Amino acid sequence: MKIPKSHPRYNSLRTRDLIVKGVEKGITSIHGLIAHGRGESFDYLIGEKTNDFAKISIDSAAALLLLAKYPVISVNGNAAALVPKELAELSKILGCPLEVNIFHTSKLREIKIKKYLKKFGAKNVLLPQKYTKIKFLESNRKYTNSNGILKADVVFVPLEDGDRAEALIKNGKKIITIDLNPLSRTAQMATISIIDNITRGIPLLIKTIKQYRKNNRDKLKKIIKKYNNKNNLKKSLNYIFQNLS
Ligand code: PTJ
Repeated sequence: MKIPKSHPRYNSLRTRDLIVKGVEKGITSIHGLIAHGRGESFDYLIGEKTNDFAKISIDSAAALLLLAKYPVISVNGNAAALVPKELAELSKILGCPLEVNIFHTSKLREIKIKKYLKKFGAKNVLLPQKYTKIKFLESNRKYTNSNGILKADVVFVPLEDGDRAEALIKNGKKIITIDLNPLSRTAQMATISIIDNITRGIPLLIKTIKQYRKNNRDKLKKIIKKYNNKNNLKKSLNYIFQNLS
């Protein structure tokens, strides 16, 4: 669909179209349409912009990713459709792998996501291995790559489906997520929850990492020490309540 740039809801319609095209290309699950609609409703509630509570989380996420010994970026069908170029760039500037990790099992879709990310410049894209599993998880997402999530100390899991964040934490990993819903299990469980749209959050995260690369480790540690995820989630909920009243 050709969307005129003058349309008042251009960004929203363009993003929706990316998800529909993702389904047509076989990279996004059909369930991804529902997940996207859920995200859109929360985006309305936060004013469809990157708020201060998201900026604070992005600062901490940038610091944690720069301090990590072995960060890994997990990619599902929605993230691949919405921000393939940005995921490739994030992987490049952090020098870390992207790992395709999907909830709705499909070997074919995993391969298609990998090819799609490579088309956008990604160099290091891992797929889950059959015999490599993380503990405390039953779904398809338990399968990981021994050079990826299994080995990671910090895992970035944008737009996640819930129980995996908890399992990854039980496996001793620090978790960063981007989720528009501050009440989601992932947002509640994660070490750092960025309450924002992935389409706005990842470009700002890339920009922040580029700025913070010049900081020494002590300065980065201070940024993380000051951060409190529960307080920040409360700020996002208060903002939504205020918007509603
Ligand atoms: O590709 P697969 O098989 O791994 O499936 C991916 C989806 C996203 C379909 C799967 O993980 C799923 O069902 O997720 P949920 O449980 O619907 O959760 C998705 C979360 O992402 C919800 O809390 C949404 O509010 C949020 N969300 C949706 N779109 C966006 C978003 N958060 C940030 N940016 C978005 N654009």
